[in-house]
Amino acid sequence: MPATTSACPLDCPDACSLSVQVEDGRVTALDGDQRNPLTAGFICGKVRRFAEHMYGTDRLLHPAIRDGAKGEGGFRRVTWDEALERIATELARVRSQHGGEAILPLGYGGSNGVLTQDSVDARLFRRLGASRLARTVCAAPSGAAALGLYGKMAGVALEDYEHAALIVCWGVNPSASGIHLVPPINRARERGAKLVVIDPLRTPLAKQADLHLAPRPGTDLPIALAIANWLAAHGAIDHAFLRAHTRGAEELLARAEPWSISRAAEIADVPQSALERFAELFGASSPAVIRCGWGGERNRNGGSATAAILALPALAGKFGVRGGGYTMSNSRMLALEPLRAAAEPETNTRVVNMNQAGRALAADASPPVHVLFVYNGNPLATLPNAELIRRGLLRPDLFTVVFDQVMTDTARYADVLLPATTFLEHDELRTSYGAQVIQRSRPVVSPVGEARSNLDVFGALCERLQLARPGDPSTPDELVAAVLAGSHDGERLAGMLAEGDVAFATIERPIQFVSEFPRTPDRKVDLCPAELDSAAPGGLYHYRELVSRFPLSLVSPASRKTISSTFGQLDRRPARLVMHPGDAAARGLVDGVVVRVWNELGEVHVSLSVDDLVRPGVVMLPKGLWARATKNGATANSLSPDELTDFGGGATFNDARVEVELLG
Ligand SMILES: Nc1nc2c(c(=O)[nH]1)N[C@H]1C(S)=C(S)[C@@H](COP(=O)(O)OP(=O)(O)OC[C@H]3O[C@@H](n4cnc5c(=O)[nH]c(N)nc54)[C@H](O)[C@@H]3O)O[C@H]1N2
Ligand SMILES: Nc1nc2c(c(=O)[nH]1)N[C@H]1C(S)=C(S)[C@@H](COP(=O)(O)OP(=O)(O)OC[C@H]3O[C@@H](n4cnc5c(=O)[nH]c(N)nc54)[C@H](O)[C@@H]3O)O[C@H]1N2
Ligand code: SF4
Ligand SMILES: [Mo]
Repeated sequence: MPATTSACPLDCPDACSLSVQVEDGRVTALDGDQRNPLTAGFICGKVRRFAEHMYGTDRLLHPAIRDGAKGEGGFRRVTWDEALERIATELARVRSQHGGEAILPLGYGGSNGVLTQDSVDARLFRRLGASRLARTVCAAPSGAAALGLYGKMAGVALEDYEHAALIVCWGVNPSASGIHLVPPINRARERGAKLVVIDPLRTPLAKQADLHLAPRPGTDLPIALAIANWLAAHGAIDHAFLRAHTRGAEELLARAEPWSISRAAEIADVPQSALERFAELFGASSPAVIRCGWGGERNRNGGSATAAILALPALAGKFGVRGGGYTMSNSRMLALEPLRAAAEPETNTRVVNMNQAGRALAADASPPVHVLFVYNGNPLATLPNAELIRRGLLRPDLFTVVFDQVMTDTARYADVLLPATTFLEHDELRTSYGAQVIQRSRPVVSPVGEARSNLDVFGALCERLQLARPGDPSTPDELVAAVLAGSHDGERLAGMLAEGDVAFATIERPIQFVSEFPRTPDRKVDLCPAELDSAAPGGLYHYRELVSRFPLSLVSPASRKTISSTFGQLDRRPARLVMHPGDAAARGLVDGVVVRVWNELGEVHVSLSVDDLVRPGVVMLPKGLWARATKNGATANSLSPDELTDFGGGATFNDARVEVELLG
């Protein structure tokens, strides 16, 4: 059987191009191909197993209506007609009795494609006058920082890391979260490049690094400011670059001034000599590149921390050479305008920050939510303060729709369940926040069971609610055309996509400050943007210490087994909380015992793994666990605060503070 081509649309920077084996109308195997050069013929283990996700026992095959108590997962099969009629009736009733804002769409990346999000779904919810969702669970503070300082200019291409003499992996774990960066890093190291990793965990790259700084979570801001201060004190500032290309450097350096290496080392709890060594290496190396990840943004200082990290290559003049500069998110590289496909302007209805979804779902919220429409997301498994969300989902007067591919933990609380297609069963257009590629894929097999695409379902609901209008783009090709027509360089991309199913970015492996400049209004770096300064409590670059009566920091990073919570159903092994031997000994705990991890928000019962993979004072449970992975069905998200980052309204997962004891 010939292989068919597709593109992985999952929430991963690598955006792999795929070859798919199909036999008798079923997908039998997936692998990487060469069309996206970054993929280089290999993919991660998760997506190689995608057929198990498609055909596994957790796959939703037909619409269903709740039959039993919320959360218990009892459902009765119904026809699409009955399910859609029930939903349309409820949407219409709630809108007329309580107003559109009583309807809340909830989800995040889903499979991260352009057609399955912000297209027909946005049309429906805008025309209903529903509450708007601030999609802030990820990249909100780092995105605001990158936008404020650099207008989100394109970053160093991941392939170009092989040209660097110094690579800094700062709050990022590519061995799990973007595996195609690892080979370029290894190639650079074979040529003598130095590697620095800044992470409270001894990640696979940290084990090989020339220098591993393992700070307390949430202390990157003092570290970055101390480096800035050190550069100033040691004549390592590139004043010519600052004059030509930046604004606000004096203000930034003034705010960094109180941060000596020793003070930052003390707050971050890293050796002063190690911090000095990092400053020396960074000052002296070229090309030097910082891969800034998302681990450092998920705490109360996350916005300022990311801004301070991204300021360093400007201060030290690291741009202008291939392999020098920084990479954050490349999401604006192609400047696609997905919402053009909605064909409906944005409303001015109330905005709900998804990181506080639990608060919005409370019975006494104002105005209360009466219809919750979950799609492209698994909020119980991925949002902060999950136990508050659970209480909302249990409200008898809340009507919940869950539209997903599999029976997620959230789906068990649905009143109506709708089965969704996967990217191998529907059309998609995907860009990437890492690789420089845009890809158009078409279905390679028919939908499994009665699954339908987001386009079909939201289109059908528009029709039933008489919200469809003549001329609305609705077929995949019409939607792609609408997106490209509204996008910078869309005509050229449309031409490329007409020829094949992959188009590459307009910017081929940019060199920052040679072929790519800040996309700020004056093309300069703004090192102290007024907007961020007024948004951050205490001002931009102001460090806030977290005071808690719970002594341990719980971090919950990406794991190799899932993409957020996607594929969590395929992992049947129980999860384990990782704790440093010193912390375990202090509590009389040994490897393998069952512990209670708790704070004021909830508790998790789980087995213990004693390992110095984590630094003292830090415990780790992976992100994206399903209820079945722990003994009481709670996860790290049951313990994550729903406070927000300093700016951008981001999630503060790694501000979770907990205590651990033997489960008696
Ligand atoms: N396999 C896999 N790949 C993924 C994902 C996945 O779930 N699984 N998720 C995708 C998504 S949605 C995203 S956003 C990216 C995220 O990818 P990454 O940027 O790698 O983000 P995280 O895994 O959240 O955290 C990265 C590292 O930051 C560390 N960290 C935690 N707190 C701090 C801190 O305060 N300071 C510092 N310096 N480090 C800290 C963690 O220990 C972790 O090793 O990955 C994407 N790729
Ligand atoms: N504790 C902790 N929690 C975290 C994080 C953390 O660091 N720590 N990181 C956060 C991050 S970085 C992110 S990005 C969020 C992600 O949060 P979510 O987006 O909620 O995460 P996913 O688990 O990817 O959920 C996507 C769901 O959409 C479904 N889906 C996929 N494609 C389609 C489609 O075409 N149609 C429909 N209807 N459904 C579809 C999938 O089956 C899956 O159940 O999680 C966050 N959660
Ligand atoms: S999840 Fe990432 S590494 Fe895996 S196939 Fe998709 S794009 Fe590639
Ligand atoms: Mo994310």
